Amino acid sequence: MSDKRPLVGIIMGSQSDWATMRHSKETLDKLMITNETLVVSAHRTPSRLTEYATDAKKNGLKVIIAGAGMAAALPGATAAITPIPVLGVPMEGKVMGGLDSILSMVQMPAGIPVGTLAVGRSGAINAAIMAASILALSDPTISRNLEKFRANQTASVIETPQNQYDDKFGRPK
Ligand code: RP5
Repeated sequence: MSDKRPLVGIIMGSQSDWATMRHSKETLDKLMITNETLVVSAHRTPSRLTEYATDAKKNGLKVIIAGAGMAAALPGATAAITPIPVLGVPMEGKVMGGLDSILSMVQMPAGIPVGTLAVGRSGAINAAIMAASILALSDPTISRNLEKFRANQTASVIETPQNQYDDKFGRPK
């Protein structure tokens, strides 16, 4: 890790968001970017959110990734308090497949931006990569790690499609 203090805060509105938001953490870990995780809800724990967002800059955070579903207010409410960049990840909800969350999250009023990513796992991974891109502007180690990560990703894309098998018995998916 390039620094001991967390550079990225990964917050989510509920424990139920962790199955998606763990992809942000796993991606940041691969990029060797220090991070911390917290369940904090704009609606259920507003005081926890106020404290976290108020202290975020002072605590050394450079980017916050906020995952939320349904009304999905967490990224916007966080961005309303802190000046550091907030990246929003809409959850794939049970009711509208995440359409509700992404529309709510993306529709920020002028003056309080949230960088909203794709719904679900892709958004969680891309939020981490985008956080890395932001940090890479001023951190040569992260810049090198990010370049390596992207080169490895490119190299891992095969040209000829292969059959995918579920298990050791070769049963197809
Ligand atoms: C949002 O409500 C959370 O971000 C979560 O995606 C959604 C549902 O929360 P739970 O009822 O599963 O705790 O605030």
